[in-house]
Amino acid sequence: MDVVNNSDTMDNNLDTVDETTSVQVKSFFETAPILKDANSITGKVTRFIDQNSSISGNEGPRRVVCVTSGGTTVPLEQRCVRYIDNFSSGHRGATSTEYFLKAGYSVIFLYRRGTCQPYCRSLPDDPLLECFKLTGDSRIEVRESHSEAVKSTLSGHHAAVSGGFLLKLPFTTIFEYLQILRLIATSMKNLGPNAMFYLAAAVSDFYVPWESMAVHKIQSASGPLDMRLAQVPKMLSVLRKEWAPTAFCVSFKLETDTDILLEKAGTALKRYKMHAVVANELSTRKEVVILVTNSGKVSVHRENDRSDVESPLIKQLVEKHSSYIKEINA
Ligand code: PAZ
Repeated sequence: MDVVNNSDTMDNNLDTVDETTSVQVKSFFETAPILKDANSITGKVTRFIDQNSSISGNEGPRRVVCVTSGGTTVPLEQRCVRYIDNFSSGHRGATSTEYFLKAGYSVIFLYRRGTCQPYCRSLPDDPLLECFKLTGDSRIEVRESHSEAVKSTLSGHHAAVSGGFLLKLPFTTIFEYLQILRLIATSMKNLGPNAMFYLAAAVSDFYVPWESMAVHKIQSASGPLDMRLAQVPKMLSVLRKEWAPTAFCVSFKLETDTDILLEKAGTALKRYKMHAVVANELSTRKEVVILVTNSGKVSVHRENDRSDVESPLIKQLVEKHSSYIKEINA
Protein backbone atom coordinates (compact mmCIF):
# COMPACT_ATOMS: atom_id res chain seq x y z
CA MET A 1 0.00 0.00 0.00
CA ASP A 2 1.19 3.51 -0.89
CA VAL A 3 2.12 5.90 1.84
CA VAL A 4 -0.55 8.57 1.88
CA ASN A 5 0.77 12.10 2.20
CA ASN A 6 -2.51 13.94 1.75
CA SER A 7 -3.29 15.05 5.24
CA ASP A 8 -7.03 15.44 4.44
CA THR A 9 -7.25 11.76 5.20
CA MET A 10 -7.39 11.54 8.93
CA ASP A 11 -5.72 8.85 10.90
CA ASN A 12 -8.20 6.00 11.05
CA ASN A 13 -6.45 4.23 13.89
CA LEU A 14 -8.72 6.15 16.16
CA ASP A 15 -8.32 5.94 19.87
CA THR A 16 -11.34 5.32 22.00
CA VAL A 17 -13.69 7.93 23.40
CA ASP A 18 -12.33 9.29 26.68
CA GLU A 19 -13.82 7.95 29.88
CA THR A 20 -15.62 11.18 30.94
CA THR A 21 -17.30 11.67 27.56
CA SER A 22 -18.23 8.01 27.47
CA VAL A 23 -19.97 8.24 30.87
CA GLN A 24 -21.77 11.48 29.90
CA VAL A 25 -22.95 10.03 26.59
CA LYS A 26 -24.20 6.85 28.24
CA SER A 27 -26.07 8.84 30.85
CA PHE A 28 -27.56 11.18 28.20
CA PHE A 29 -29.08 8.30 26.26
CA GLU A 30 -30.12 6.29 29.32
CA THR A 31 -32.04 9.20 30.80
CA ALA A 32 -33.47 10.68 27.56
CA PRO A 33 -37.22 10.25 27.02
CA ILE A 34 -37.98 7.27 24.80
CA LEU A 35 -37.89 8.14 21.11
CA LYS A 36 -41.40 7.89 19.68
CA ASP A 37 -41.65 5.84 16.47
CA ALA A 38 -38.13 4.44 16.96
CA ASN A 39 -39.07 1.18 15.19
CA SER A 40 -40.61 2.96 12.25
CA ILE A 41 -37.59 5.30 11.90
CA THR A 42 -35.18 2.35 12.12
CA GLY A 43 -37.16 0.52 9.41
CA LYS A 44 -37.10 3.55 7.09
CA VAL A 45 -33.37 4.14 7.59
CA THR A 46 -32.45 0.48 7.13
CA ARG A 47 -34.51 0.11 3.95
CA PHE A 48 -33.12 3.37 2.55
CA ILE A 49 -29.52 2.33 3.18
CA ASP A 50 -30.05 -1.20 1.86
CA GLN A 51 -31.63 0.07 -1.36
CA ASN A 52 -29.06 2.77 -1.97
CA SER A 53 -26.00 0.70 -1.12
CA SER A 54 -26.98 -1.85 -3.75
CA ILE A 55 -26.87 0.84 -6.49
CA SER A 56 -23.51 1.13 -8.25
CA GLY A 57 -22.35 3.68 -10.82
CA ASN A 58 -19.10 4.44 -12.65
CA GLU A 59 -17.60 5.74 -9.44
CA GLY A 60 -18.46 2.68 -7.37
CA PRO A 61 -21.30 2.21 -4.86
CA ARG A 62 -23.73 5.12 -4.50
CA ARG A 63 -22.69 7.45 -1.74
CA VAL A 64 -25.03 8.34 1.10
CA VAL A 65 -24.84 11.59 3.05
CA CYS A 66 -26.66 12.41 6.25
CA VAL A 67 -27.41 16.14 6.21
CA THR A 68 -28.55 17.61 9.52
CA SER A 69 -30.47 20.87 9.41
CA GLY A 70 -32.14 23.46 11.64
CA GLY A 71 -31.79 23.91 15.39
CA THR A 72 -32.60 21.61 18.28
CA THR A 73 -34.90 22.79 21.06
CA VAL A 74 -34.23 22.33 24.77
CA PRO A 75 -37.47 21.66 26.64
CA LEU A 76 -37.80 23.26 30.07
CA GLU A 77 -40.73 21.10 31.21
CA GLN A 78 -41.53 17.44 30.54
CA ARG A 79 -45.07 18.44 29.50
CA CYS A 80 -43.41 21.08 27.45
CA VAL A 81 -44.86 24.58 27.33
CA ARG A 82 -41.56 26.45 27.12
CA TYR A 83 -38.28 25.65 25.46
CA ILE A 84 -34.96 27.23 24.50
CA ASP A 85 -34.49 27.57 20.76
CA ASN A 86 -32.03 29.06 18.28
CA PHE A 87 -32.07 31.08 15.08
CA SER A 88 -31.29 28.37 12.49
CA SER A 89 -33.69 28.49 9.52
CA GLY A 90 -32.55 25.21 7.93
CA HIS A 91 -31.62 27.04 4.73
CA ARG A 92 -28.05 25.65 4.71
CA GLY A 93 -29.18 22.05 5.15
CA ALA A 94 -32.03 22.24 2.62
CA THR A 95 -29.90 23.95 -0.05
CA SER A 96 -26.97 21.59 0.49
CA THR A 97 -29.32 18.62 0.15
CA GLU A 98 -30.31 19.78 -3.34
CA TYR A 99 -26.63 20.07 -4.37
CA PHE A 100 -25.74 16.66 -2.92
CA LEU A 101 -28.62 15.07 -4.85
CA LYS A 102 -27.43 16.84 -8.00
CA ALA A 103 -23.94 15.42 -7.38
CA GLY A 104 -25.38 11.88 -7.33
CA TYR A 105 -25.56 11.31 -3.57
CA SER A 106 -28.52 9.83 -1.73
CA VAL A 107 -29.48 11.99 1.23
CA ILE A 108 -30.87 11.32 4.68
CA PHE A 109 -32.18 14.76 5.61
CA LEU A 110 -32.48 15.02 9.40
CA TYR A 111 -34.29 18.32 9.87
CA ARG A 112 -36.03 20.40 12.48
CA ARG A 113 -39.81 20.29 12.00
CA GLY A 114 -41.09 23.46 10.34
CA THR A 115 -37.73 24.61 8.89
CA CYS A 116 -36.71 25.10 5.27
CA GLN A 117 -37.12 22.06 2.98
CA PRO A 118 -35.18 20.99 -0.12
CA TYR A 119 -36.67 22.35 -3.37
CA CYS A 120 -39.00 24.72 -1.50
CA ARG A 121 -36.70 27.73 -1.42
CA SER A 122 -38.33 29.53 -4.31
CA LEU A 123 -41.81 29.25 -2.80
CA PRO A 124 -43.33 32.18 -0.89
CA ASP A 125 -43.73 32.02 2.90
CA ASP A 126 -47.34 30.95 2.69
CA PRO A 127 -47.24 28.72 -0.41
CA LEU A 128 -50.72 27.22 -0.15
CA LEU A 129 -52.47 30.58 -0.04
CA GLU A 130 -50.13 32.44 -2.38
CA CYS A 131 -49.52 29.81 -5.08
CA PHE A 132 -53.00 28.37 -5.52
CA LYS A 133 -56.47 29.71 -6.21
CA LEU A 134 -59.97 28.29 -6.22
CA THR A 135 -61.71 28.53 -9.62
CA GLY A 136 -65.42 29.30 -10.13
CA ASP A 137 -66.19 25.58 -10.45
CA SER A 138 -64.30 24.77 -7.20
CA ARG A 139 -61.14 23.39 -8.79
CA ILE A 140 -57.68 24.27 -7.48
CA GLU A 141 -55.37 26.02 -9.92
CA VAL A 142 -51.79 27.25 -9.68
CA ARG A 143 -51.53 31.04 -10.03
CA GLU A 144 -49.61 31.95 -13.18
CA SER A 145 -47.19 34.14 -11.17
CA HIS A 146 -46.01 31.13 -9.15
CA SER A 147 -46.30 28.34 -11.70
CA GLU A 148 -42.54 28.11 -12.42
CA ALA A 149 -41.67 27.92 -8.71
CA VAL A 150 -44.33 25.27 -8.07
CA LYS A 151 -43.22 23.23 -11.09
CA SER A 152 -39.55 23.23 -10.09
CA THR A 153 -40.41 22.38 -6.47
CA LEU A 154 -42.65 19.48 -7.44
CA SER A 155 -40.36 18.06 -10.11
CA GLY A 156 -37.19 18.30 -8.01
CA HIS A 157 -38.83 16.83 -4.95
CA HIS A 158 -40.65 14.13 -6.90
CA ALA A 159 -37.47 12.96 -8.68
CA ALA A 160 -35.58 12.70 -5.38
CA VAL A 161 -38.28 11.02 -3.31
CA SER A 162 -39.84 8.73 -5.93
CA GLY A 163 -36.35 7.69 -7.06
CA GLY A 164 -35.68 6.65 -3.46
CA PHE A 165 -32.74 9.07 -3.12
CA LEU A 166 -34.10 11.32 -0.38
CA LEU A 167 -35.29 10.27 3.05
CA LYS A 168 -36.60 13.05 5.30
CA LEU A 169 -36.69 12.57 9.06
CA PRO A 170 -37.93 15.33 11.39
CA PHE A 171 -36.82 16.18 14.93
CA THR A 172 -37.71 18.89 17.42
CA THR A 173 -35.81 18.41 20.68
CA ILE A 174 -32.15 17.76 21.43
CA PHE A 175 -33.21 14.33 22.74
CA GLU A 176 -34.87 13.36 19.44
CA TYR A 177 -32.05 14.78 17.34
CA LEU A 178 -29.26 12.86 19.07
CA GLN A 179 -31.20 9.61 19.29
CA ILE A 180 -32.07 9.69 15.59
CA LEU A 181 -28.52 10.73 14.64
CA ARG A 182 -27.12 7.74 16.56
CA LEU A 183 -29.60 5.44 14.87
CA ILE A 184 -28.68 6.75 11.39
CA ALA A 185 -24.94 6.70 12.09
CA THR A 186 -24.85 3.14 13.40
CA SER A 187 -26.92 2.04 10.38
CA MET A 188 -24.55 3.86 8.00
CA LYS A 189 -21.49 2.21 9.54
CA ASN A 190 -21.64 -0.59 6.96
CA LEU A 191 -21.30 1.90 4.10
CA GLY A 192 -17.70 2.50 5.24
CA PRO A 193 -16.05 5.46 3.46
CA ASN A 194 -19.02 5.87 1.08
CA ALA A 195 -20.93 7.44 3.93
CA MET A 196 -20.71 11.14 4.70
CA PHE A 197 -22.00 13.21 7.60
CA TYR A 198 -22.66 16.88 6.90
CA LEU A 199 -23.63 18.27 10.27
CA ALA A 200 -25.12 21.70 9.59
CA ALA A 201 -27.74 21.58 12.37
CA ALA A 202 -27.32 24.07 15.20
CA VAL A 203 -27.20 21.72 18.16
CA SER A 204 -27.78 23.01 21.68
CA ASP A 205 -24.67 23.09 23.86
CA PHE A 206 -26.71 22.97 27.08
CA TYR A 207 -29.82 21.11 28.14
CA VAL A 208 -31.99 20.21 31.11
CA PRO A 209 -31.60 16.50 31.91
CA TRP A 210 -34.98 14.77 31.75
CA GLU A 211 -34.91 13.52 35.34
CA SER A 212 -34.21 16.98 36.77
CA MET A 213 -36.80 18.71 34.57
CA ALA A 214 -40.06 20.07 36.00
CA VAL A 215 -42.95 17.82 34.98
CA HIS A 216 -45.61 20.53 34.70
CA LYS A 217 -45.55 24.11 33.48
CA ILE A 218 -43.15 26.13 35.63
CA GLN A 219 -45.14 28.57 37.79
CA SER A 220 -44.29 32.26 37.71
CA ALA A 221 -45.64 32.67 41.27
CA SER A 222 -42.53 30.87 42.55
CA GLY A 223 -40.44 34.01 41.78
CA PRO A 224 -37.36 34.38 39.55
CA LEU A 225 -36.36 31.21 37.76
CA ASP A 226 -33.05 29.71 38.77
CA MET A 227 -32.21 26.87 36.44
CA ARG A 228 -29.00 24.89 35.93
CA LEU A 229 -28.29 23.58 32.46
CA ALA A 230 -26.04 20.58 31.92
CA GLN A 231 -23.57 20.42 29.06
CA VAL A 232 -24.65 18.31 26.09
CA PRO A 233 -21.98 15.58 25.77
CA LYS A 234 -19.64 15.97 22.79
CA MET A 235 -21.21 13.50 20.39
CA LEU A 236 -18.89 14.30 17.46
CA SER A 237 -16.09 12.25 18.92
CA VAL A 238 -18.47 9.32 19.54
CA LEU A 239 -19.78 9.55 15.99
CA ARG A 240 -16.22 9.52 14.65
CA LYS A 241 -14.82 6.86 16.93
CA GLU A 242 -17.71 4.50 17.54
CA TRP A 243 -20.87 5.02 15.51
CA ALA A 244 -19.40 5.31 12.00
CA PRO A 245 -15.59 5.35 12.24
CA THR A 246 -14.81 5.20 8.50
CA ALA A 247 -17.41 7.73 7.35
CA PHE A 248 -16.27 11.10 5.98
CA CYS A 249 -17.31 13.71 8.56
CA VAL A 250 -17.94 17.41 8.04
CA SER A 251 -18.99 19.56 10.97
CA PHE A 252 -19.91 23.24 11.13
CA LYS A 253 -18.77 26.02 13.40
CA LEU A 254 -20.75 29.23 13.74
CA GLU A 255 -19.52 32.26 15.63
CA THR A 256 -20.53 35.90 15.75
CA ASP A 257 -16.99 37.01 16.62
CA THR A 258 -14.80 36.49 13.54
CA ASP A 259 -11.64 36.69 15.64
CA ILE A 260 -12.34 33.38 17.33
CA LEU A 261 -14.09 31.59 14.45
CA LEU A 262 -11.06 30.07 12.75
CA GLU A 263 -9.39 29.16 16.00
CA LYS A 264 -12.51 27.32 17.16
CA ALA A 265 -12.90 25.59 13.77
CA GLY A 266 -9.26 24.43 13.90
CA THR A 267 -9.74 23.08 17.40
CA ALA A 268 -12.90 21.18 16.34
CA LEU A 269 -11.04 19.68 13.37
CA LYS A 270 -8.34 18.25 15.61
CA ARG A 271 -10.30 17.45 18.75
CA TYR A 272 -13.08 15.56 16.99
CA LYS A 273 -10.94 14.28 14.13
CA MET A 274 -13.26 15.78 11.53
CA HIS A 275 -12.29 15.52 7.86
CA ALA A 276 -13.48 19.09 7.33
CA VAL A 277 -14.99 21.89 9.37
CA VAL A 278 -17.07 24.57 7.68
CA ALA A 279 -16.59 27.85 9.54
CA ASN A 280 -19.19 30.58 9.10
CA GLU A 281 -20.06 33.89 10.65
CA LEU A 282 -23.69 34.68 11.43
CA SER A 283 -24.19 37.77 9.28
CA THR A 284 -22.27 36.56 6.19
CA ARG A 285 -23.15 32.87 6.28
CA LYS A 286 -25.04 32.94 2.98
CA GLU A 287 -22.19 34.66 1.15
CA VAL A 288 -19.00 33.05 2.35
CA VAL A 289 -17.80 30.09 4.39
CA ILE A 290 -14.29 28.92 5.20
CA LEU A 291 -13.48 25.29 4.59
CA VAL A 292 -10.96 24.15 7.19
CA THR A 293 -9.13 20.87 6.58
CA ASN A 294 -5.76 19.46 7.56
CA SER A 295 -4.35 20.88 4.35
CA GLY A 296 -5.36 24.46 5.16
CA LYS A 297 -8.16 27.00 5.07
CA VAL A 298 -9.99 27.98 1.90
CA SER A 299 -12.60 30.72 1.57
CA VAL A 300 -15.59 29.62 -0.46
CA HIS A 301 -17.70 32.44 -1.93
CA ARG A 302 -20.97 32.41 -3.79
CA GLU A 303 -20.59 33.59 -7.37
CA ASN A 304 -23.18 36.39 -7.24
CA ASP A 305 -26.24 37.59 -5.33
CA ARG A 306 -28.50 35.03 -6.98
CA SER A 307 -26.27 31.99 -6.52
CA ASP A 308 -25.71 29.74 -3.49
CA VAL A 309 -22.49 29.40 -1.53
CA GLU A 310 -23.49 25.75 -1.10
CA SER A 311 -22.84 25.10 -4.81
CA PRO A 312 -19.02 25.57 -4.68
CA LEU A 313 -18.93 24.22 -1.12
CA ILE A 314 -20.53 20.88 -1.98
CA LYS A 315 -18.36 20.64 -5.12
CA GLN A 316 -15.21 20.90 -2.98
CA LEU A 317 -16.49 18.47 -0.37
CA VAL A 318 -17.46 15.91 -3.02
CA GLU A 319 -13.89 16.09 -4.40
CA LYS A 320 -12.42 15.66 -0.93
CA HIS A 321 -14.76 12.77 -0.26
CA SER A 322 -13.68 11.10 -3.54
CA SER A 323 -9.99 11.37 -2.57
CA TYR A 324 -10.82 9.99 0.86
CA ILE A 325 -12.64 6.96 -0.59
CA LYS A 326 -9.72 6.28 -2.99
CA GLU A 327 -7.19 6.44 -0.19
CA ILE A 328 -9.17 4.23 2.15
CA ASN A 329 -9.75 1.66 -0.59
CA ALA A 330 -6.14 1.76 -1.88
O1 PAZ B 1 -29.91 27.13 9.12
P1 PAZ B 1 -29.33 28.41 8.60
O2 PAZ B 1 -29.12 28.35 7.11
O3 PAZ B 1 -30.12 29.60 9.04
O4 PAZ B 1 -27.89 28.60 9.27
C1 PAZ B 1 -26.90 27.63 9.03
C2 PAZ B 1 -25.99 27.46 10.25
C3 PAZ B 1 -25.31 28.79 10.56
C4 PAZ B 1 -26.80 26.99 11.44
C5 PAZ B 1 -24.89 26.39 9.88
O5 PAZ B 1 -24.16 26.84 8.79
C6 PAZ B 1 -23.97 26.13 11.06
O6 PAZ B 1 -22.97 26.76 11.24
N1 PAZ B 1 -24.30 25.14 11.90
C7 PAZ B 1 -23.56 24.80 13.11
C8 PAZ B 1 -23.81 25.83 14.16
C9 PAZ B 1 -22.96 25.61 15.41
O7 PAZ B 1 -23.45 24.87 16.24
O8 PAZ B 1 -21.85 26.12 15.53
